[in-house]
Amino acid sequence: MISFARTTILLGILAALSLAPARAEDVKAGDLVITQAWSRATPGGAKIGGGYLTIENRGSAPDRLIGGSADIADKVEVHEMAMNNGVMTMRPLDNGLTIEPGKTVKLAPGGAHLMMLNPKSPLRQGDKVPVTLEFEKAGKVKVSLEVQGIGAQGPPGAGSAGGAMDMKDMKKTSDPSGMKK
Ligand SMILES: [Cu+2]
Repeated sequence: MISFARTTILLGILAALSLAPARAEDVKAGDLVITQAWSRATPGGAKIGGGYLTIENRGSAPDRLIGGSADIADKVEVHEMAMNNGVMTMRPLDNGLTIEPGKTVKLAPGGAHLMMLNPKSPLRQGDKVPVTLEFEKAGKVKVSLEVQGIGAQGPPGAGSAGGAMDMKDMKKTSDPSGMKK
């Protein structure tokens, strides 16, 4: 006969399992859910390394990604890409990156990204790089960037519709192979 206590423990374990995030790398911080944190391998001597991730705001108020830090780099900034006299350049987002309530913001190659300045050693494929993100409301949030190959366009397991086509997909929302996966 199964005791009441044992049944309760069993139910507790089942509940805990069902509440576990779908992927190990999902990070919850307050109303924010951060998934698919990744980076790209860098050639030796590289002065910068990118960081990419997806931030979902499940709350009812906006939050802002204002910066970050990492042991591996002197500094972590939030950047965006912008056209400047016909040339694609990047610049720091001085006021941070706003994540509106109910929205999901994707940092990806060709768009907003984390910029790790002066990496102390090259990022190698397979590495997991700990980075602390800083949000205006959610505070400091630790994530781990999974380093992909040097030319990777998306996070691990993202499939063909991963980060590669971000810029184009934004305008072609009718494309069935686009944003939804
Ligand atoms: Cu940058």
